[in-house]
Amino acid sequence: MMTARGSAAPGRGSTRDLARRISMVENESPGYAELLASLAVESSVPVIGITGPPGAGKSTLIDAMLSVLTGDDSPLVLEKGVGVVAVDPSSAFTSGALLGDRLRMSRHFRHAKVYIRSLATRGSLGGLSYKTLEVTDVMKDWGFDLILVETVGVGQSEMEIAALADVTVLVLVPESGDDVQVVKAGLMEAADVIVVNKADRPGAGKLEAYIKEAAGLDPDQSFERPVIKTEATEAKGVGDLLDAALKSHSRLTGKQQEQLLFEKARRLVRDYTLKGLDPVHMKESMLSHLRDGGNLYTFAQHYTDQR
Ligand SMILES: Nc1nc2c(ncn2[C@@H]2O[C@H](COP(=O)(O)OP(=O)(O)O)[C@@H](O)[C@H]2O)c(=O)[nH]1
Ligand SMILES: [Mg+2]
Repeated sequence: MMTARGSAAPGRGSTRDLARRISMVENESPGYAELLASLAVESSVPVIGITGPPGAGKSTLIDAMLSVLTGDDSPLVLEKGVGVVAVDPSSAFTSGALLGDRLRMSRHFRHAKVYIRSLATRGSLGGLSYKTLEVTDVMKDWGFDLILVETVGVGQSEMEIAALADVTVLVLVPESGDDVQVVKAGLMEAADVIVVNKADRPGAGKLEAYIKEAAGLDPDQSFERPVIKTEATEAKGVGDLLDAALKSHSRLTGKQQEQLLFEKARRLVRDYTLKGLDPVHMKESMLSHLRDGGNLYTFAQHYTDQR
């Protein structure tokens, strides 16, 4: 088979072809189901999810990671390139934020081995776009050496990115006073690598110490969930972050990979099930079921059985 490989085409096919495939999936335009059905079951392309609150420096970190990855001391030999999926919640309202993310990564936007794609969240509750999983899989199938996915963490979405990415990097920053609030229960478990960014700010050391304690890390376990201090604007600590993330990926066991696949399957089944729901019909059914003396639980059971 011939592979069309232009000068600015890191994977198989041109980046224009990739962009077309992604748009097709994003818009569910004709042929998208066939395209999804044709994707390779699993590839070895590492997907690193970067999550954390707005303003934590995720985009800046990715920009710095791209500098390291495309530089002379890159921990990866880039044959096919690096793909970036940036999910920006505010771009649902205005394309300004979307453009902002691109601008922040503009140094690499035209690099032959870097492909950046922004996705709108389309009002979904978390920070994760409905199509992030599909788009990431289209990119994996197309062929990259590494894929980075940026999502804004707002509670539930850290968990969602953890299910989507092979390795989840949680980015936190020292903020005045509320370090402790930021580190909610359950959040640590969702992360494979924890970053304390804006290490130039006062309180970074304190936050680092707090996280290590909260994560229950002792010196013997610290390799399990590394805590890394970075200063994204100066690209400080970014090489360490990449090393930690890649190491975390290389340590994934077959069982863990199976679990990741299962999390994705569960997500897709949930999405597909909800997709077929006609809210008007469902509401009518519910009201009539309640009138007939049922409650919400018998309704839910009945409605699910019916479908
Ligand atoms: N002082 C300081 N500012 C940073 C650092 N990293 C990012 N920033 C700034 O924090 C702001 C938000 O960064 P951005 O990457 O857009 O955050 P995101 O919303 O998490 O993607 C920008 O003004 C960055 O320049 C850092 O290490 N130190
Ligand atoms: Mg950002």
